[in-house]
Amino acid sequence: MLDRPLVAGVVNVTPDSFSDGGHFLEAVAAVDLARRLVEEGADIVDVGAESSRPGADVAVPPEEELRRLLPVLKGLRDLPVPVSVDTVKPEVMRAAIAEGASMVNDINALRAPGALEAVASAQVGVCLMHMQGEPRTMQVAPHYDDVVSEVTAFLEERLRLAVDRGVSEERICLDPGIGFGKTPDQNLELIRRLDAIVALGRPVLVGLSRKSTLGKALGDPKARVATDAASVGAAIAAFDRGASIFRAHDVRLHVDALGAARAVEVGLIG
Ligand code: HH2
Repeated sequence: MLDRPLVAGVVNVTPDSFSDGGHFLEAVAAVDLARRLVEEGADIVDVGAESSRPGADVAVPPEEELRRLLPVLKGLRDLPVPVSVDTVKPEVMRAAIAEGASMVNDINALRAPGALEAVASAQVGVCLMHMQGEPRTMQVAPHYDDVVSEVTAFLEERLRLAVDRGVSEERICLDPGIGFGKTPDQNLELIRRLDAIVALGRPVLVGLSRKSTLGKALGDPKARVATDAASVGAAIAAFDRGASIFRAHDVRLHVDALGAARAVEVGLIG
């Protein structure tokens, strides 16, 4: 297992309405942000070009996703930390890996045809995340009899299948998929009972940063995102329950908070 908590800094490559067809500024902004996150202590940079927010229409064609991603990956070739690509599409995975990405972060847990093969043939790291439904409709009526056992069973099945298909087990991490087809209470229960997923024996990644569940947990039913303080509080709660990789927007806050939490656990020289 990992000997210290890792922070994966979020870099979204969004279409830039100000650039006039060259799409140059959006790539420059994303590369600058990635470098700043590394200076702030990010251990991984997670680059994505397709929104998966609830209600988002995940219909960015692969050519468009690559048009946004590839210049950024090219600009990050010399980054001193691994670059992860947040995508569900095998063709995007392959091209991103060829351009230097060393990890695939798949909110769909490699369920698209060809995705398992894309990762297995390249021997890169992978994050397998649980999602019920798909982003456009997943928050309409999430339903589970027992959210923890169902998410755990899904991740175990995807882990076994990935290993069977040739992905090396030590390159796989697992993610309960906070906010992906779950009510706020189901999200909180997944963190509270995270030990079930930790028991599968792989590092657990959590994406709690700025998730709307945390805004709701603070008593604001209309909150669409949470404050960074709330994000860090939830990350520490997940750390206490065994999470080891934290997908975060405010990297410095997470690095400091997790560093302090770890020092409490192991002492200064641990
Ligand atoms: N959450 C988002 C995107 N990718 N990947 C993993 N493994 N776990 C997550 O919880 C996760 C993820 C949410 O993405 P989006 O809604 O596009 O917003 P942002 O990327 O700014 O967090």
